[in-house]
Amino acid sequence: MRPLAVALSALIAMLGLGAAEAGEILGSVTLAGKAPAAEILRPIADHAVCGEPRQSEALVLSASGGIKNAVVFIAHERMEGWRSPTTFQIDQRRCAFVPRVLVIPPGSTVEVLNSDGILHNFHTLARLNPSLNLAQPARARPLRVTFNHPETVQVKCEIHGTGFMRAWIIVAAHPYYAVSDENGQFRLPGLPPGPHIMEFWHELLGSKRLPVSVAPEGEVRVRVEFTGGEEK
Ligand SMILES: [Cu+2]
Repeated sequence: MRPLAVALSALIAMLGLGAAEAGEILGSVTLAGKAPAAEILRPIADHAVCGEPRQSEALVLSASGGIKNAVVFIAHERMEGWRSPTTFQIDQRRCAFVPRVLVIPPGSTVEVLNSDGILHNFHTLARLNPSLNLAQPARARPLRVTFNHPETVQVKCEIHGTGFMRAWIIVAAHPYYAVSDENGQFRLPGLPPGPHIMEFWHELLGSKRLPVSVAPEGEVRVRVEFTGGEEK
């Protein structure tokens, strides 16, 4: 999230929003109750590299129920023309995309690496950005894909099974985005004071919204709970 934080401070400077006025929302995203049983995924090729069947990493929880990889952002905001081209990387490692969830500003380029030394394909399911299906043979150069339009793009490699390798690239509509860490914690700094609708999105659990009011220099702590497998 560092490049996004850098883009955010540049934007704050541009808008003349004094850092002293900016507020912050921080907190955690957790799962209440029983977690849905994790799907067991089987690689359909390259078992020596991809390993044995493994649990889906769609929902990764900490011991206390913190949800990793939830995307936290301010809903309904769109900054027309906002771009902050930055280069990010997604690696393919033991037949998994790393990171699984990546937030990027519009105009950014994702370099797709292949640490595995086997053929993968990088298939983007996009509506506003190009839908691509690019083969990446062993020892090929990194692919470079640029995303110009805000949307959520699913990424797959079908060579190893439709659900086996999956990632999400979220092209942000504005700078106020964060991804929860392995403890389900997130931090959204540099927010303009005022009322906001926060949105929490998780690939398996769906979305939740929460109104939050941020005072000048205010710090608001929130704790959002999803219920296992209830929403899609
Ligand atoms: Cu693959």
